[in-house]
Amino acid sequence: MVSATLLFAAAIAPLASAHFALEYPAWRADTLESGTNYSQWQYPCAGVPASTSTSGNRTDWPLKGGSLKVDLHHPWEYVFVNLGLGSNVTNFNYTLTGPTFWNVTGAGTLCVDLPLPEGLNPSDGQEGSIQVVTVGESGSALYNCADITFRANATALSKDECKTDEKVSFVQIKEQSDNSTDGGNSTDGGNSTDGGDSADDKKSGASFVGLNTVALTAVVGMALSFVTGMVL
Ligand SMILES: [Cu+2]
Repeated sequence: MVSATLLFAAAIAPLASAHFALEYPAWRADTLESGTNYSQWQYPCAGVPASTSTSGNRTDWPLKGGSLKVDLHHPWEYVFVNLGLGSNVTNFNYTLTGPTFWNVTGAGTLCVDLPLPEGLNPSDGQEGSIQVVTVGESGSALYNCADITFRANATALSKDECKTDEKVSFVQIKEQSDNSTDGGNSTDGGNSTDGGDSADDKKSGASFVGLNTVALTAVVGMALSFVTGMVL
């Protein structure tokens, strides 16, 4: 079947290298590889089906949350990381960049340990999927997903394995509480229990809180990955 989707995918294939890679947990499939029908433009998981017991990748992830490592190819983007529970997730209804999302600057590797939202306590062996969404200057979104199994004996990546390039940084866009008077250096780091879905929260808008910059040692050769012109 030669569908419009397929033709569209072929048409954008040359631009695929400008998107992003999900390095950990292992993505469902390499959606940057040419010659596939995958497209990172496609909601919710770039057209890649969930892993099964006989096919695909499924990574053991700690019960309280684990590491996320992405390789970003654009000068900046907004990043959302969502989680859904189950073996074939259709509803990514937990946010791990909560309560909102990140504004990321710089191309390169971003590696962060993500705690689960308060109150979410998956059991040993519970399956789920992580969805990473990036939104760029055109306003359209790119998607990649990774399938995980929550395991009591799983660990986060080591500091050596989980390094953010020094030219990559992000700020969390945080909903402002109505009675907040300080300038954005509050210490309730995104694990507040107000779900952000009240009308009051909505009208108060978003603000920048805290600059998260991760300093690094060796960044040898990273300039090579900072490819100009890859802005789609
Ligand atoms: Cu791109």
